[in-house]
Parts: sequence; structure tokens; C-alpha cells
Amino acid sequence: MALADRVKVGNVRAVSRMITLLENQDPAGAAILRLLGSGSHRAAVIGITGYPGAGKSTVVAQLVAAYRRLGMKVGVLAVDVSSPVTGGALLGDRIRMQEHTLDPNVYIRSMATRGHHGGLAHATSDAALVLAAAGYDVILIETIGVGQDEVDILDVAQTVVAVVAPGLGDEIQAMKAGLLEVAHIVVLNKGDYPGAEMALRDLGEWCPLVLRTVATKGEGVPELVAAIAEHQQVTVFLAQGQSRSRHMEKRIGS
Ligand SMILES: Nc1nc2c(ncn2[C@@H]2O[C@H](COP(=O)(O)OP(=O)(O)O)[C@@H](O)[C@H]2O)c(=O)[nH]1
Ligand SMILES: [Mg+2]
Repeated sequence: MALADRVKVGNVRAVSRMITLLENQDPAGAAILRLLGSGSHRAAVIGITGYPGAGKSTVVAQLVAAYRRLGMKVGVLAVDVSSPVTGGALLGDRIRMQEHTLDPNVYIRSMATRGHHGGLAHATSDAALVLAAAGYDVILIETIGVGQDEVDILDVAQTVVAVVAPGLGDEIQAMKAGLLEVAHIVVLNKGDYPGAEMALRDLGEWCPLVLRTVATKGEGVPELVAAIAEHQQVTVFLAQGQSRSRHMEKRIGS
């Protein structure tokens, strides 16, 4: 069977091979991507953004568990900013994702940005298309969300969740402001930290929808799942049934 066909029936090895082709910018990848088409499968693409250590991976792991309980197939794309600093973080991510790695209905992949100007790995949005074609219902994209990233994530995800934590320095406040601009939902994670109440009040002035979570304990996760679902419905409504992201429109046409 051709690679595109194997992707369409959800063959995991074919999905991985296809994403590798895209990462390597192999022309075969682009050609197969066109063959995949958008199909009829609608995937919810959700961006989870925020500075390192805020708890993105922990939130993602909780969301994976929640969507699995709903019987959904879940794909996770973790975008690694190619720096030595995040090498350790990726290892940590793997540990946080461990319980899901044996689940055949969960696909997890780290993607290196390879020095693109702070943006999403170029192939990440294409990888999301591949996962959608392979029948994944929910695609979670974890990204650090600095600089160009913010724009890119809006290009690929319908819903963007910014994860922040209490006790930030002033310089981080500025970055946070950038994150808040692109987010549809703001999560104040580490709600068990001192200063969480104050941070919650501060954030409330910036953005209408702030949820408090303690991701390590799963607190606030059902509320986050509900808020994402609500936002997804609004997105579908606005798109009048056409539930493709801007990126999908560009790649596949209508
Ligand atoms: N106390 C507390 N620790 C948390 C919470 N969420 C995550 N952490 C911890 O914070 C650290 C960074 O979390 P991680 O998910 O890797 O953050 P990321 O870099 O944004 O992906 C880990 O040691 C987590 O166990 C929380 O709600 N409360
Ligand atoms: Mg992480």
C-alpha cells in the first residue's frame, strides 16, 4: 500500500515516516501531503503555549487522559526549541507522557524547530494535517510561544491555550502579555503556589477567560476541557461548518 493510503488507515509507522519526510523537507513529503487531502475527518487542533516550566507538558498529559476517557484518538506534537537547555525538558516531557506511550490511540512526537526564527517547527502544521488524515480526533501542540511562535500557533490551531504560573519576574510579564494576546483561554497553572490568588486577579484584568489549575493533581482540568470544547464550537460556528484552520486552507485549498 502507498504511504498516503497507510496514513489514511491510521498506520502509526506510516504516520511517523510521513512526518519525518516533512521534517527533512523531502519533496516526497509535500507530494504525499497533497494526496492525503483534507478528507472528511475533523480534528480539533489545540495549541498549548507558555514559557518553560509553567506546566504545559503536565497540562497536556492531563488533557490526553481526559480525551482518552472520552474515547478520542489523541496526537501530541511537542515543539522543541533547539537549544541545549530544553534537552532536559524533553526528557521530563517523556516522563510526564509515559503513561500514554503504550496507548495505541495516543501518538506523541517531539519536533525540533531547527533554528527557524523562534517559530513553530515548519513541519509542525503539516504534521497536524497528517494526524488529522490518519483519524486523530484531537491534536495537541505544545509550544513555548515566544516571538514568531505566537503567530504560527494561531495559523495551525483553532484554539490556543496559554499556560502561565504565579510568581513571574517583570521581564516575563512582558512575554506573558504577548502570550495573552494570542490565547483564547488562559490557564493559571500551579494554582497551589503562594501568590496564585493575586496572579489570578492580575490576569483577570488582561483577559476574560482565566482558569486555575493544579495540573499535577488534575484540578481544574475538567473546566479546561469544557472551555476548550466551548471554544471549538464557536470556531466551527464561525467557520460555518468548514472547520479547517487557515493553514489547512493554504495547503489543501477548498
Ligand atoms: N506544584 C505544582 N507543580 C506543577 C504543576 N504543574 C506542573 N508542575 C511541575 O512543574 C514542572 C514543570 O512542568 P512541565 O509540565 O514540564 O512544564 P513545561 O516546561 O511548561 O512543559 C514539573 O516539575 C511539574 O511537575 C502544578 O500545578 N503545581
Ligand atoms: Mg514541556
